[in-house]
Amino acid sequence: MTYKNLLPIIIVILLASCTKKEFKPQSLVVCEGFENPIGLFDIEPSFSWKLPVSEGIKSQSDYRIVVASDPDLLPNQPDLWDSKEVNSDQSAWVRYNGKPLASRQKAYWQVMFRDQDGSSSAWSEVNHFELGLLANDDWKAKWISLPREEKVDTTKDGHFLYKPQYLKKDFNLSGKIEKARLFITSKGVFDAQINGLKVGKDVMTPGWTPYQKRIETLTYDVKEQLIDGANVIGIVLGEGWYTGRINRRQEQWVKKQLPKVICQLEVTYKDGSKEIILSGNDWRGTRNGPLRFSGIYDGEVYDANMEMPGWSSPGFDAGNWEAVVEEVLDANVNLKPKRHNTVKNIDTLAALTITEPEKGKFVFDLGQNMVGVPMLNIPVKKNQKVTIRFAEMLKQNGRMYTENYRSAKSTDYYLPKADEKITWRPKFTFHGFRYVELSGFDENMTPDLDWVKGIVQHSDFEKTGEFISSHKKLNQLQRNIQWGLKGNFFDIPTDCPQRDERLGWTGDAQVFAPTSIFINGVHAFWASWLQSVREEQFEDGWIPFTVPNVLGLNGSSGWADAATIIPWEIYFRTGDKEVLKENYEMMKRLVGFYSSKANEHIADVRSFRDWLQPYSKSDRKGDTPQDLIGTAYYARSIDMTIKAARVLGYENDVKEFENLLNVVRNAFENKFFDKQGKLTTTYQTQTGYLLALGFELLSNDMVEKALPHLIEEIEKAGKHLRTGFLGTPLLAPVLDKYGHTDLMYTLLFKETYPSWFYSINQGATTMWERWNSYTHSDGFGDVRMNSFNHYAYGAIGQWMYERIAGLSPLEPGYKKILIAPMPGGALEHASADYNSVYGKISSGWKKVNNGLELNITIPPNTTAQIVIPLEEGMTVHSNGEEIANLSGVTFIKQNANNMVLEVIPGTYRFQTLL
Ligand code: RAM
Repeated sequence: MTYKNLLPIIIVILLASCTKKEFKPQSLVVCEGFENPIGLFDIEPSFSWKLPVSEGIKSQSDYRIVVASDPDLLPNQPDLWDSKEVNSDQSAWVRYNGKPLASRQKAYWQVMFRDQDGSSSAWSEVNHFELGLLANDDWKAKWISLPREEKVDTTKDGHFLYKPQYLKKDFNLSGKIEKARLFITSKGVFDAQINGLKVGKDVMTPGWTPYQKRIETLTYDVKEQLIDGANVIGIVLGEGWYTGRINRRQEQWVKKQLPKVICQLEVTYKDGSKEIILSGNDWRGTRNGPLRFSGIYDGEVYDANMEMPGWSSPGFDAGNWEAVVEEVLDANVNLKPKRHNTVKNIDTLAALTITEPEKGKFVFDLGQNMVGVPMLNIPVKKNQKVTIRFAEMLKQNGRMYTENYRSAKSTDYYLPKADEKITWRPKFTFHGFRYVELSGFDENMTPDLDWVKGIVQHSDFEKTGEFISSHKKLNQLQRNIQWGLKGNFFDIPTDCPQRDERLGWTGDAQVFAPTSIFINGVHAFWASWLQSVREEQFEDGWIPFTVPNVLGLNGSSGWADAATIIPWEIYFRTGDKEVLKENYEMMKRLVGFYSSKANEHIADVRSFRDWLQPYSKSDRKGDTPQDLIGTAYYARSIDMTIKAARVLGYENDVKEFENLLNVVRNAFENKFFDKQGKLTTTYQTQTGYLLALGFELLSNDMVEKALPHLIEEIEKAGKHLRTGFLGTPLLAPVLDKYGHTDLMYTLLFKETYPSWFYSINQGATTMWERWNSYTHSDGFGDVRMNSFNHYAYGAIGQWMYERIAGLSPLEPGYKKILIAPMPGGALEHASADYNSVYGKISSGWKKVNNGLELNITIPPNTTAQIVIPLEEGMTVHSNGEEIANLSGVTFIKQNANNMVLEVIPGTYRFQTLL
């Protein structure tokens, strides 16, 4: 071929690569999804990016990452790391492997890729990350607090009530400021101000970790708040989780502690010189500020007469403030940069109605059970105390139902200094509520809807998934699941956000984790909490039932297993191996605990069992016996550990645990099942069968025999569930797996007790602790355990996304996607979207004519298997085209009730026709 003949081909190739060159990697993040973070915790961060969505870009064949100390060095002189061209389709979780990084270091990075044809993209934008203070040695500052009060007020049961402290320091800066970072944390909760303005937008910092081992630190860029001249830093310090009565360690530990704060302000001037302002004994403080009391359970008391205008700005006379005492860092308490995003004011809800069920007490309805604080904008009278009460529900007479808060007073008070209109919200507490009751305001004024708003607070993360269908109640269920998440992801995963509990219950977390990872970007949230789980693991490998552990020395099977299940679920849904690496030892140690307790492989360990099983003949723990649940979870944890070991390449462990799992499975089957596949336990329970089938604990022929007994139990219950916290999440996967999808649809669409829609019929706007926490016919449920914001039963979300809409990961991180919708029930259509690490995935179906229409989006650098449901005699088309003619679609097989295809990235529409 002559040069002339080649020319058109060369031009085409050049054009193709030119077009590609316009594309660049997008959505650059480090670690578990942080975009340009400061105060990062990880000295070997991982890098992730997305390929742009474009017709021509299907996958990545190579990538190159460059990292430099200065953006001007990029991309050609990366002085920290050059990955060089790596022949790989990995576009997420690529570990930094360059020069060692250090505390405070800022690094800039860029990435480029080649696509499937070898055409290279342009370089991405330059992103950056900056490390926080990584070790205790980095801290020159000291912990400070006011000296202990001579007489500390206590609650009735003897808990100390620590008055909020106001602490401050005046200092001078001289010169033009190039960079300023405030490193700060507290034992307690803090609110920092510089020159009268709040630092950052966070609330309830630093959050809750096992404080006796690790306290998280925050890093703020405060350059804009500082001036060349006189400056002031002021800190308000409350008891928070640290010394508040939520920390039941009081007797042994908290009483010796005082709320304290530590901070280090590092300023770099334009000429390169540095200045450092430290917390230490040259600070002054007072307990005579307007915040009189702040407690997580009990609420806040604010006295405006005690306001100290300008206290955190230059020129304020703090002459009568006391000197603070300082304390050096404790060597065994690690100060570590926060691993996930802080709690913030995320949303605002307006009041919808106002009622006056009692003279002078006005109830504002926000229309949604939520978590956070109220924002008040109300007229007040001097020294006439305003009382602000909260409730999730109203009684028949329209008054506030607060009995379910148990001992939590959850009440705020505001004492006005003048007749005026105030704007106020509490600082160091949060409430779980839908209704706000106001009394004590200026009674000459008529309450207005604008007086009260609800500020929704939770850990800050992106929304990643959505589910929508043709069914109103199913959509309400999805909203309730979302609100259950918002209400209970308050720095740690909590069981409930309103009563005197709000603890990191591990069982609730375990069942809800997969659903949560779909709805929001909670990867970092979970990874962070798992570090606390590791830190709280007992010597013998057992895991406490709340983390942080403030309840003492015990665990529970089904709860402890959060330690093995959540790491696996995160890995499977994100593809990030780091979470397995970090937690593998903990997983093994938990298995070791079970083994040490097991008697002939039956693990009869303490358990809350099938917590709150409806119609239980025994107690709140349900009718499925402890040894069955313990052994089932023993096996489950072994299984999770095997899976992790396989990914991490620990072949010896794989073998050892596979043998163990076989033995435990056999022991389980022999002990709890007779030859006819029937449970040998005192009571036949749905959960007994569900655990056996869901955790794959039975031999094949036993599965066939056991299944009819499960179906019989469900039939006997009038096709209702009879399952509690552990059994309920297994209903859908088990019934679906064994071909009883219709029955699952029946359970899900039930309107009578106990069922998901039953609570909705009683007015639920969140997930409830009990299906009948409230009923129109009988009123409120058992007040000892009656939360209206308990996410556990929201675990059904996973099935809604994965099977009703049909979107699930087939390989870790959705590198390979499974689109396998299962239309059923009364649904006309359903769809789900999920923003994976590779980009947006969609799966939606609707009934048209006699068939279905499927709309599917598959992001670049992934592939998908599509299972299209068919009835006899149906054919599949795409906008009139035969499947065989479609590009990017490979026919795999056709069965009586479905057709299986494999597709490359793109957008597809399929129709099934009779
Ligand atoms: C309750 C919690 C939680 C549950 C435990 C066993 O107090 O609310 O949901 O896991 O008990």
